[in-house]
Amino acid sequence: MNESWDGLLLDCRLATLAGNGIAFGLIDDGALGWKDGHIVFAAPMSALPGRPDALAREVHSARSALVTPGLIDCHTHLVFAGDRAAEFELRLNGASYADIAKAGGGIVSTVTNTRAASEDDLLAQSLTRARTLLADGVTTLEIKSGYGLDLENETKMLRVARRIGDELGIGVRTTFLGAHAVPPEFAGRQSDYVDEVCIHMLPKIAHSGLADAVDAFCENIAFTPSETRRVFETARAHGLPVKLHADQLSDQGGAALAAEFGALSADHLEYTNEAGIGAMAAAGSVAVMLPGAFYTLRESTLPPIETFRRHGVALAVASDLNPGTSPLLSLRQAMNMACTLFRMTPEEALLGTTVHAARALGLGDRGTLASGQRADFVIWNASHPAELCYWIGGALARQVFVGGHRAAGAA
Ligand code: DI6
Ligand code: FE
Repeated sequence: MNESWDGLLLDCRLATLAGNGIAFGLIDDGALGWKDGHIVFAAPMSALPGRPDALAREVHSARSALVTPGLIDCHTHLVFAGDRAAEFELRLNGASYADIAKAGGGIVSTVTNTRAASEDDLLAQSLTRARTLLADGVTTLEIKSGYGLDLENETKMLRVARRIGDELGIGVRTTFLGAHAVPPEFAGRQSDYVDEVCIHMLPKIAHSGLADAVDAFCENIAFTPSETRRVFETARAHGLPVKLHADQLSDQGGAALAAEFGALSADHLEYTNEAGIGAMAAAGSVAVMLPGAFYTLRESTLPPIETFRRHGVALAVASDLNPGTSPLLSLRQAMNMACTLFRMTPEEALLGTTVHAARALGLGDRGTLASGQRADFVIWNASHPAELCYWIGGALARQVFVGGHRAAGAA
């Protein structure tokens, strides 16, 4: 009995994404077995090494449903307090994102709300959003700080992010984004704030173990390339990998800067030039597409998808869930937008929320359905993987499994 698998799912259409040369790594009439939280079998039913009930303690039929790896949202700002619906209205009346930021609104208004919230209140507000993502198939989530902008509140955000992982039993990777905006108490003293981030905040956060990576917002309305470089040098000195909000609103050479530091990813990239893309390819950095922000800001410059393809840069897709530029509570919707707005293929979009998203987080143990990978998977009310990108809205996930267990917080 000790040898037996914990679970076996029969009669599924497996989108393994395991790179076997077949689109989506599709296996029809497939079976998926798992034990101790890891996949032990992902292959055609005909290859099962014995009778199902002799192989596993629990056997279920997926009744021909599509099964994919759990989705991975590799770029979110999910922990925050309040909302910015009023700013949405201002933008509809003609104000730009940059106008609002310059007038002291934007990110800074979320900072005020996030600082005022207690840790438990922040957790409660953020958990609602995390449950929504989980219910539609997200089993691993990256969460950035960046609305605290002082040691106490950045730490509070990162603790809340970790508590979300504990509470829902899902994978959470945390990213320190102290260089997101200049807080009001440093208004007009941006370089002093960069000192604060590099000399005081980042070392303490690195020491606390609360951050898995470091990010910065490199933009003409945020931090300059040389300030970003200081943050990255500090991250490197503390052994933390970096990511970058790069070239979202203008070409800052952000992609090349990220690549120089061997970044896990550079994200947004609407204005990235070809030299930056070549540097990312050489560094193996993932390009994270964030169509929710593109859509919300009514951006018209498309990210150079074809150039990324030509250079063989891996493309990921994420929600960028945040209260300002991407109040997007669905990773599947981001996949839909990546196809419709950016002309990515459904297979690229699904690779972008599984295999490539895992890579953007430095995780090698998830993102495909293959022996040895974590048993994070989703049974969908769908029969073909393209449907995950095709349907707009709705809730398609039938059952979500994390580490071989039915996710408690999911619908
Ligand atoms: N780029 C973005 O799109 C978000 N942060 C960033 O650096 C926006 C965050 C916000 O507006 O609250
Ligand atoms: Fe972002």
